[in-house]
Amino acid sequence: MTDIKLYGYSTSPYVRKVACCLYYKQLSFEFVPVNPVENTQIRFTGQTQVPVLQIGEEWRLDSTPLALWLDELFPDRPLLGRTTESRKEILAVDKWISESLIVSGFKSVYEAPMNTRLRVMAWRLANIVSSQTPLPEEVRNAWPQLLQSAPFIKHMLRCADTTETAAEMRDRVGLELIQHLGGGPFFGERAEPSLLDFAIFPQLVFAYMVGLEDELFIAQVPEFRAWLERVFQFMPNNPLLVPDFMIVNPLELATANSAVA
Ligand SMILES: N[C@@H](CCC(=O)N[C@@H](CS)C(=O)NCC(=O)O)C(=O)O
Repeated sequence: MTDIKLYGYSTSPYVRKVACCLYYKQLSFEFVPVNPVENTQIRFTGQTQVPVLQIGEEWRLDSTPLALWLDELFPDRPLLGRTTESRKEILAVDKWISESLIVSGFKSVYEAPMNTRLRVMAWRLANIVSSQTPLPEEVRNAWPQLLQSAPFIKHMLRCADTTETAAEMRDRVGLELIQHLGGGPFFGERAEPSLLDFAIFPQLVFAYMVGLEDELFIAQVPEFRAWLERVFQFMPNNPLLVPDFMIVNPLELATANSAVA
């Protein structure tokens, strides 16, 4: 068995994406929570970005290249499809996920007024991080401000369309999400699961599962509910890397876990 370690924080969408790829491939791995302030656990990499994936003696960065690396080393259950054409198509939609779907979440937080809603959300996220790598109280208290001033988020948003508000971006991304699912059964209208499903799934269920939202609204749309059930078959009950006690709303979908070894 190769020794696989995933370094990161469970509040990072890119880290959750890589975890779901590992679950799909049925590769056991150790999740090493990283303290986002001190980054002690990834000091050996000489940089601060997560996810970091270590396989045996080698480590690499960046969620999409990590998925390509996983396919290279463990070709069963491919994440990038089975042909050059499908790989190209998957990478194009994956770029949309990274640059629009995920960025839209960061933009909503970045542009939000510093009100109760934002603070409650940010403190909950700080608690989740702190449950895995304890943070000093002052740091947890400052999480709402820290989220709005994190340099990597500012950098990410500089690359996004600045003429669009966060609300406009959310609406656009919602419509594009529906288009990318198309007729299914998996994202990009693919017959088999791919990187796309594992990049999207943990982001759509995160807020609900950790109790930031009371309803999983997306599951009210029959096509999305069916897709969630299809993808959940390949996931453990808690695919989010957060400790089980932080799960407020377990997913109640028909086929949980049935395909997990
Ligand atoms: N393109 C990268 C983006 C990763 C990324 O933005 N990670 C954030 C957490 S969500 C991070 O590590 N930020 C801290 C830093 O870059 O120093 C990927 O797909 O993995």
